[in-house]
Order: sequence, then C-alpha cells, then structure tokens
Amino acid sequence: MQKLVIKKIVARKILDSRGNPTIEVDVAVGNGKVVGSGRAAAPSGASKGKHEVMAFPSGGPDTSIEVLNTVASKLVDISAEKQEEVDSLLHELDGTPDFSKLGGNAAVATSMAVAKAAASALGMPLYKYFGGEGAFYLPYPIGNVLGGGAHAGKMAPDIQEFISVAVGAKRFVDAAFANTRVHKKVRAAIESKDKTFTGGKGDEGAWAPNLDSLQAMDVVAQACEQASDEVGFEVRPSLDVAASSLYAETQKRYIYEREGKSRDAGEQIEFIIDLIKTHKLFYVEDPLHEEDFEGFAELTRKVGKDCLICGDDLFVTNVARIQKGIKAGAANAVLIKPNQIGTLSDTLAAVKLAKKHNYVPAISHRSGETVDETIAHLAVAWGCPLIKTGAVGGERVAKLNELIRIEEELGEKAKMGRFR
Ligand code: 2PG
Ligand code: MG
Repeated sequence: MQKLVIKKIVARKILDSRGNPTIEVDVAVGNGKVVGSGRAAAPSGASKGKHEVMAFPSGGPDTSIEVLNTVASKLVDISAEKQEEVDSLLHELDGTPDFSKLGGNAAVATSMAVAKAAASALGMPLYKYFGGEGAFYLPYPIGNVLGGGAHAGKMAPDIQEFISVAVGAKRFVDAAFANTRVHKKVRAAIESKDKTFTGGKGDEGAWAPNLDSLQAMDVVAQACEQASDEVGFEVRPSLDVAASSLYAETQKRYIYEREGKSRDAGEQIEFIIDLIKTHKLFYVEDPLHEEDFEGFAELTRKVGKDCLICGDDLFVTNVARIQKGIKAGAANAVLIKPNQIGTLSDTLAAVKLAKKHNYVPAISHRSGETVDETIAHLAVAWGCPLIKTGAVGGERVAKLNELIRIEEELGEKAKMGRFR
C-alpha cells in the first residue's frame, strides 16, 4: 500500500464548555486521494499548572490559527502514521520550548487529529490503532461529584473536587453509572442540609454547594458508602485538592478562605492524612502545591500504600518533572493531560515513564472541555487504569459513553484496568 500522508489541515475557533474559545483541527490523509479524516479539539484548564505549555500564544486562539495556517503546508505530505515525526515537526515549526508561538492547544489538536485521521484511513478505532490487540483494559472513571476551588463560586468548598471512584466494578459501564448514582445522592444530601440550594454546579458538572470542605467530604463519603451498598461493589471517595490554587507563596501557607483557616506545609500534610484515614480515600490529587516535591514524598511515604497520591500541577505531563518526582518518591500516580504538554508523543512518553516506575497513569479531561472523545481511546490504547472525565454533562459523558461503546465492541475480551 502507498504511504499514507497528510493532505490537508484546517483549524478553527470553537466554543469550549465554559463558552471560551478553543481550537479544533480537521486533518485529511490519503495516498493520492483522501482516504481518511480526523477531527480533534483541545480543552482548557482553570487551575493550570505553572509549568504547562502555553495553551495559546499571547495573541490568543486567533493568532494560534494564523500561525498554524502559515505552517500547515510544511505538514502536508508528511507520513500520517509516523506520529513521532509529526509531533517533532510541530515542535520544530513552533520553535519554542513551551509552544508559546503556535500554542499547545493548536499543537495537541493537530497531533490528535492526525492520529484519528490515520486510524480512520486504516479502518480502525483509535484505541486499536495505538494499542493493537493488547488494548482491552478499560479505565475506572474518576467522577467529580461535588466541587469548589477554581471551578465554582465563592461559597463552595475550598477543595476543588470531591470524587467518586467505583473501584469494585467489574465493567466500565457499571463504574460510570455508580458515579452518577453518587452524584444524585450528593444532591439529595446537600438539599437536606441546605434548603436554599439552587442545584448549582461548577465547571465540570459537580454540585457547587454552600458547604465547607469537611462538610462536603462527609456528604461525598456517605454517598459513596450508600452507593456501594446498593450496587454491591466498592465505591470509594477521592479528592483533587488542587493545592496550588490554595497556596499563598508570600505566606507559605495554604489559605482555606471558605473555612476561614490557613495551614502551613506540615499542617496541610496532617490534614490530608487525616482525610485519607477517616474516609478511606482511594485517590488524592495535588494535595500540596506544584513545587513541593518533598512534601509530596513525605505524604507518599506515610500513606502511599493505602492511597494513590497523584501529581497534576506537580508533573504537568512532563517527563522531566515526572523523573524528578520518581527520584524523590513524590507520588504513586500521575495525571496525564495531553494539552499540558502539547503532543501525543510527549503524552505517551509520560505514560511510559510513569508505568515503568509503577506510577499509575490517570488520563484526564480539563475543566473547560469539548465533546472530543480522544482521551477515552488513549486510556484503552495505553492501558491507563484511571480516566478523569467528570460524572455528568455533555462534554463529560462524551468520553464516558465512548468507553461504554469500546467496552461493548471488545465484548468478552474487555477487562477493567489494573493499578499495580
Ligand atoms: C484538574 C483539572 C481537571 P483544570 O485540576 O485536575 O479536573 O482542572 O482543567 O481546571 O486544570
Ligand atoms: Mg488537578
């Protein structure tokens, strides 16, 4: 068969779930004539890590599109099946260490659209294109059911995400529905505590109540316990503290505004350990701020055998930072967000490094999302045993429903992922 090459790249500005502009890219591939096409859109974060690549150049998404349009011809006729070459060309065409000329969102949307186009030309779903016959492990969905922090209003909890993970589920579909069961129970519990609750939600579809972090933790832990009893398998509470958003560098303290409290590094570690032990937390993301490798290491030493300690802003899907974390023993899980690093090849390198050192890779959406379902395929292709997609909402269920379809397509072969 003739070589499959990139024929055309079209970029456009579209809306994300917050109504902010982001980039969508269409790629056509062929061997003479067009035989496949792929479309991908990039998400955007609210609680972004300091060390992420730049989502957009300083001129914003319009500048990003202009830059992509001027370099697109250089990508035409490049082999669409050589993802690494495509991705290193994206780096070269950008020419900066952090995608600040092209924008990480345009880069990642292009990278993903090329992969999807190549898969479509070969008549394969993306998870099979990247993962082959060995791609049959489904991830456990990490479902954000109650939230605050940078994703919700002032009176919501200081901690960003209170999460449910159905770790006992035997099938993806059951795990996804267990999370929505918890989500519904959480609403009922909030309403019974607060008669004025309006049903308001944060950016990811998690309820945003007028509760402090400890009240919220109780509500979610109880809802998980009740859901476990009803479904007959374990559903565990979890957190994304997003501690960089709480940290005040000048005071070297974590400021819990809603609670009217602040904690120094030692107090923060003790606070998190207490939450992990009291509520049997399965997973805690960013319990400390993004530069505190040592604090992460101390926490992991103390509770890492009972709980996944995951770095998001700490690692930003960046192999150098993950390497630094591995050396320090900073965590036992890594959040994987393709747009934090800008290409699929860089993302895969992060997943491989994490796995090699028994760090659990958890692939993740952003708070500002689109209905793009690429990460669902990447989770299966790369054997990530966790996927963070939220529990409800169109742009969240786009990924969950795609995984339900993949599980159905895999049939008997499908298995839930393994953590260690
Ligand atoms: C996070 C994410 C997604 P954001 O902190 O993990 O839940 O939020 O996209 O705002 O960084
Ligand atoms: Mg996070």
